[in-house]
Amino acid sequence: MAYDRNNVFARILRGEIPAHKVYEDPHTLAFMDVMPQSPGHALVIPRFEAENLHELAPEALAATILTTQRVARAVRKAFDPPGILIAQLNGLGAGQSVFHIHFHIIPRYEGLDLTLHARELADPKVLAGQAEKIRAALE
Ligand code: DGP
Repeated sequence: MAYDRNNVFARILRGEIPAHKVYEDPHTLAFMDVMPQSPGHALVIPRFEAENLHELAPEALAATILTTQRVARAVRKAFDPPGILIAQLNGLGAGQSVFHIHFHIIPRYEGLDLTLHARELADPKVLAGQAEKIRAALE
């Protein structure tokens, strides 16, 4: 499948739709997932047109995973979860729903099951507050 330049993450990269951004640099962008599976769920994407892992250039992958580590550390500092799940889905068969490669940073909390994947929109005010906490925790 050819890369669709109108997927939502491409549009966020072009500034056509808003996002609760937590971090950005010349190669990557991190922002809150609007349908979080747990409080603090963030996403990291490269500024590179690639649908999935198979299509991502090694340098872009390196930058993306480094940003994932950086933001995951900030999420850990901000929310102090006992664990953090990093997920990356490739293809419809894996449940991928946005076809611009991304890494999920999903805090896991004691006694709190994950909500269903990409189902329910969170309150934008709550997401804004969480993004603020993550930005403040970035080193
Ligand atoms: P995946 O299924 O792995 O492709 O995950 C896509 C995620 O993107 C899913 O958790 C929901 C989230 N998402 C979908 N649309 C938007 C959007 O417009 N903005 C943001 N911030 N997240 C979105």
